[in-house]
Amino acid sequence: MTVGNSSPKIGDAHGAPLQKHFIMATAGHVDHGKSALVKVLTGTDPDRLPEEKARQITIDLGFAELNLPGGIRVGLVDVPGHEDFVRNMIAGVGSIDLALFVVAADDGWMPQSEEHLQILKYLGVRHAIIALTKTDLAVTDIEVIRHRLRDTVFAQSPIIRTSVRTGQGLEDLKSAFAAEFATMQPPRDYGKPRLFIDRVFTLHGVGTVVTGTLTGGALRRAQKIVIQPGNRETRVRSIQSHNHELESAQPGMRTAINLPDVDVEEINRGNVITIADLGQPSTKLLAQVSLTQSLKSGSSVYLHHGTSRYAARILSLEKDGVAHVKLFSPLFAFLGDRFVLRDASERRTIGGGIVLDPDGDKHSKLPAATGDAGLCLRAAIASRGFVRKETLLRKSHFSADEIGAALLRLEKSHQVAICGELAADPDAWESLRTRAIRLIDAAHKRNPERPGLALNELRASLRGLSVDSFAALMTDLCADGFVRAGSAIARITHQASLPVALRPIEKKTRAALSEKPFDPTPRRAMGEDPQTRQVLRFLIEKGEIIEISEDVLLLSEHFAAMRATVVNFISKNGPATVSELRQTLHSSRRVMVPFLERLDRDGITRRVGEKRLLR
Ligand SMILES: Nc1nc2c(ncn2[C@@H]2O[C@H](COP(=O)(O)OP(=O)(O)OP(=O)(O)O)[C@@H](O)[C@H]2O)c(=O)[nH]1
Ligand SMILES: [Mg+2]
Repeated sequence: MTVGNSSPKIGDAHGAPLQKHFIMATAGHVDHGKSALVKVLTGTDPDRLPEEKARQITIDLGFAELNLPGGIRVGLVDVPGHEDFVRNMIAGVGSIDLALFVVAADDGWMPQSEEHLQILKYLGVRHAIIALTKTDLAVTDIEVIRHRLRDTVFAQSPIIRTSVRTGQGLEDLKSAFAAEFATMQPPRDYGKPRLFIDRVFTLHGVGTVVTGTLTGGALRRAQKIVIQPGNRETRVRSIQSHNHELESAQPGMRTAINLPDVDVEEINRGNVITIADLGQPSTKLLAQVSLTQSLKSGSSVYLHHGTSRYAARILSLEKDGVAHVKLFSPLFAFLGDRFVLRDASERRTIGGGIVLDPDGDKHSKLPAATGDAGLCLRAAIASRGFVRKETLLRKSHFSADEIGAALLRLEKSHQVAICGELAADPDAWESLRTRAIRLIDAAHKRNPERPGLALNELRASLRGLSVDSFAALMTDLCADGFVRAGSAIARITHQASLPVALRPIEKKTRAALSEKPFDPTPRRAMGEDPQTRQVLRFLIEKGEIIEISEDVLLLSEHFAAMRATVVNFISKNGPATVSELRQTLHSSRRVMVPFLERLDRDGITRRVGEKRLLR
């Protein structure tokens, strides 16, 4: 297996030396000498396809390795310059640290010089070395190129004259790379690995291999991974970088992973290898976009992210560049990720942007500065009101520690309320609490005979509240003045009592049940009117009436007396039939059968054949 261009093979096990790893990609107009430079610098011809050889043009990405002094290991990605293959070019420069930007001296600045420059800008590439190639063919004033780079982050980048024919500038180029990388931090490891796949192939006897540039975190041999989108779980069998077998790969490494359990048909360029607990892909995002041409809300575009391209629609675009984007297939993006926008006919690059909220929908309001964990947290919480702590900024470039520390700071300064597993916007939380308390108080007033407000009623009234948020609200209320009463919630001070108007009905009910205490009036004979039902429910909830079956109600003192009689009878006379116990109690089968079943359930008696024994 290989990430370079030599014939695929599994190399011998080599220990990976501790090195600084970076990724560099070429950029620039077609035929300007990008691949020729890669070949002369690394000894690897990046054009690996027969069609590329035949047409003498790069069509797809090529890969090579460049080792520089100071332990700097560079994975080199060679991109096509032809306008038909801009899609492949963008896939090649999605996770790079440095661009080798090529302009041919004989041809000068050309359309894809400009377009590639724009793409690098939109993807947030901050470092470049410019090679003015083919200097054996023509002389071009460096200032002409410098002028083109003014007002870009590459305005001060070194411009080096090169020729692969005469060898001019090649050593200078390497020195410039080394000098540039020496000033740079290696790609960050924030514990969230993503490998944007750029190649998929099978090796005989090895199975499926994918390659890509690893970002965000390490991946190790035997690790459980997930392929997104699609949540396909599998395990890494082996890892290589530039033909060296590794225990683990670090961010900034060209990485080849053997996934023997996955069929090549199941996986494509553009898929992402990641880990399970980093959340789900989404089809909507909120982004800060900048554009080189005007774009209306509702426009169809292509959004290029990682090594993939997505058909998308701009749902809305504010004056400040905040856009809601709908994707026609799920995208696994992080807050802070960059992307490129191209027009629907794929002829022009029209802009690019940065993801503010990878699950953004219409309700997101507050765009965040994407570099500050505290601001991002506040934005995420403000836009949703309540968020499970563990999901906060999960899809972002912040590590779990950075998020935890920022959350703690916000909690201490009362900018975020922590309620159990939830982080909440303090104002949103307070207003939710207030609404809930009002509803509970109104219920106490409306139905003083009830133990409180039924939880399902409360939840329905607080429309749209998640299970987590509701649970956190209950915990919060019960810590401060409220209490759970069965499936209801009440003020601690609430004492269920019948309204005065219902007292006569209560009296009538008690009388009806006392007339023949062990064979009382059936429930349906006591009236079906709402007041009677209200009274019965109150007495049942208070425990003053025992509901033996749907139709048999006993006053609690009668229930206790019957139970004592049954226990007494059986202890004296041994196991007894329903009929014997019925006669003793002057009751009826209608009452005795469910009554004894209730004693069985309560663990007082046990039925054996036709008789009841004590337990
Ligand atoms: N004379 C001269 N020819 C060069 C030089 N560098 C490249 N070439 C030639 O220019 C042609 C294009 O070079 P490539 O390296 O394929 O150009 P490219 O930028 O990779 O082209 P695409 O990948 O298709 O965009 C080839 O015929 C090279 O031999 C140079 O320094 N001097
Ligand atoms: Mg090429």
